[in-house]
Amino acid sequence: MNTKIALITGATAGIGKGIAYKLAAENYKLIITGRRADRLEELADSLTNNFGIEVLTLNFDIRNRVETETVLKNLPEKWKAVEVLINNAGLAAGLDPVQTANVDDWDQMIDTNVKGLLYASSQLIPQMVAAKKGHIVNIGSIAGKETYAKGAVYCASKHAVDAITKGMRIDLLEFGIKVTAINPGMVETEFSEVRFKGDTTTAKKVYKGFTPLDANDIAEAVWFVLSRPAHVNINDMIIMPTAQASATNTFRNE
Ligand code: NDP
Ligand code: 8X3
Repeated sequence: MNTKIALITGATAGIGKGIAYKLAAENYKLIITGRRADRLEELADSLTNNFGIEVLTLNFDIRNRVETETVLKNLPEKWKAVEVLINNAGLAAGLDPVQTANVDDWDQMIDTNVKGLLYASSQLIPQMVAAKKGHIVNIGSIAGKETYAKGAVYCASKHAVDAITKGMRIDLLEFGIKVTAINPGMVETEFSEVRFKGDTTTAKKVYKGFTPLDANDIAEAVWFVLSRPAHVNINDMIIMPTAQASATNTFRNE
């Protein structure tokens, strides 16, 4: 029976929530995080009721360094031995050319996708190093492999995730810690609603005329990488909808 502890950042929606359900089904003990406390509690209840697993909810804004460090430094004793860290919390804010983009959007993306990922990792890696085991899965993006118009800073933040993943893998090599990046193309979640700041009409158009990925497709991939034998690490995975060939080439029936 699996009794590993996994911590998933950004589990209140979309991909993180999908991963929580998949890992609960595989009997992990889960630490789930996010800013929306009500959603965390709802998810914890559902995971406990449906899978009988133990769940710890941690409600914090990953952009806030002090808050993130304090919460993760003070994990209850029985939750300290986190073996799997899923760095998933992230977002795109806006889709604008650099000449007119909102600098607050840039801050939000860099503070969440890059600095937040680092703040959480910095608290959880030392105990993995001491235990000489662990697996870090960073949710990157096709935007970390390509750069598209009006997405300079989101793409930069995901290119940073790509570089951080490679750097972590090198630094943690001698401790036997696995590091994987999962890089999805378009996944229908709350991502576009967030990017377009609640404009659901524009958000829906992103996924019109083709079948996008869903959160469970990514959760299945996460489970695949986690369930490889001890001597196998999946470094990097790019997962696209069949109808999407690159960040900007999507075949739509409309
Ligand atoms: P959602 O908007 O559905 O979920 C995003 C999650 O991140 C939420 O749980 C949200 O929680 C959390 N989050 C955002 N900002 C913060 C913050 N400041 N502090 C703590 N948690 C935060 O989007 P997705 O599920 O699609 O996105 C998950 C990851 O996948 C992101 O890193 C995204 O860049 C990446 N990705 C998404 C793709 C897509 O097409 N959807 C494709 C490729 C990568 P809360 O708001 O409660 O804090
Ligand atoms: C999210 C997918 O194509 O909007 O990372 O960059 S995309």
